[in-house]
Amino acid sequence: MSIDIDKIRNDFPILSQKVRGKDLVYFDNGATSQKPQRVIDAMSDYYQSYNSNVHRGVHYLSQIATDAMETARDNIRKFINAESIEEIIFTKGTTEAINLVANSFSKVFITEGDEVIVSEMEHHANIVPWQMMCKERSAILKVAKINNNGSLDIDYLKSLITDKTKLIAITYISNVMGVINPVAEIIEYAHSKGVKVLIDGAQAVPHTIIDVQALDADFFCFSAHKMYGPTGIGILYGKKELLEQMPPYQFGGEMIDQVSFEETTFNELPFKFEAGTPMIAEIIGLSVAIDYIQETGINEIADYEHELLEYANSQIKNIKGLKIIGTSENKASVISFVVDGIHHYDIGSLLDQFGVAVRTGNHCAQPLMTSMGISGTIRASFAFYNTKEEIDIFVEALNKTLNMLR
Ligand code: C6P
Repeated sequence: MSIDIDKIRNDFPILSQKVRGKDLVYFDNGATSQKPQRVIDAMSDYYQSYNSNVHRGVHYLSQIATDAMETARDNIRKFINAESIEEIIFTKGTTEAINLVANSFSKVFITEGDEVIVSEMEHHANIVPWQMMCKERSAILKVAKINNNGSLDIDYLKSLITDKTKLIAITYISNVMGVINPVAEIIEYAHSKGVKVLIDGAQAVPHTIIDVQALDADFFCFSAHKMYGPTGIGILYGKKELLEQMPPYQFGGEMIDQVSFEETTFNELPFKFEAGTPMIAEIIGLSVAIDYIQETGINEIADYEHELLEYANSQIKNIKGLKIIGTSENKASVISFVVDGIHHYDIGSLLDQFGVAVRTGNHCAQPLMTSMGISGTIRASFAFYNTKEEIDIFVEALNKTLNMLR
């Protein structure tokens, strides 16, 4: 099976529009991906045909909505090969999933003097919740370094582990550089030392097969909107034995069992962590996005995106003064770069005039920028609906942009 690019582009109506009078070239997929018509239709079908609250009503529509949501939960479980639906918790996104673990896991497992390890390449969402938690519990936040080519210094990471280390929280794929971390090796080593591991999978799910059981991840977090699904919905996967020991994070709604003014008891997993009315349309949309990815084939997607990455690399690497940030071998389809003497924002703004959407700035990874000695980058992140022709348009626009700014 290979990618049928014409069919795929037809499935994403937004891609055929003009922006500033030019054909849109959307290379900001790391920030959020576009949605196939099928996902949009599934969400409007919910609102048009069976909008109702879930787990609450005895009535017909409520039962259909509940069935659709719980069927989606099982589809998500299968997608990441979790053992049971009790391990699939709906959150707003990766950020909320990490905050949930930082808040709840720490109440049971972290005491004064304990250590949590993150890496220099983390998104703020996988730094700040741990930093706040460590301050609150007088625990210590340790930072694993990266090598000059952006890869993780794995020996250094291992050397940070002591008998006080309780958790490593690490990204699978860097949102800035596309660098892929050897998470299976990290998890295996951490477990041999009795340390739990949380994987920030936000950038990994659109590009890689995820098997949480094969990885043996303790926690795995991701967002639907980066994998062709809607915004406002993400998943926390957690091993049942850990989630069972962790207290609820927020209170009210379906997470409740019994309430009196003296005492409250809580519902079972996964509902224990799902306070309030869930994002029903978004959950249904995520499930359809998963079907779409699986029908296209995640290996086919990864191979095609790799071709795009190699092609883009070959086209931009000789541009005068341009430096790619993150040059390690093992990379997803993301290119970040800086250009001598020209601010990233100016380049991004001019590219936009050519209809090319890239992201500029620190990409919510300020500590990584500090360690690289830069203030920001221009980032082009490719999806399987992008083409080599679009890369040509981007490179031509980039050359014109640089000529204007020099
Ligand atoms: N990165 C980017 O342009 P949310 O916002 O909760 O869906 O995802 C947060 C997040 C966490 N970890 C990683 C590795 C991420 O890349 C992101 C989101 C976007 O790079 C927006 S800042």
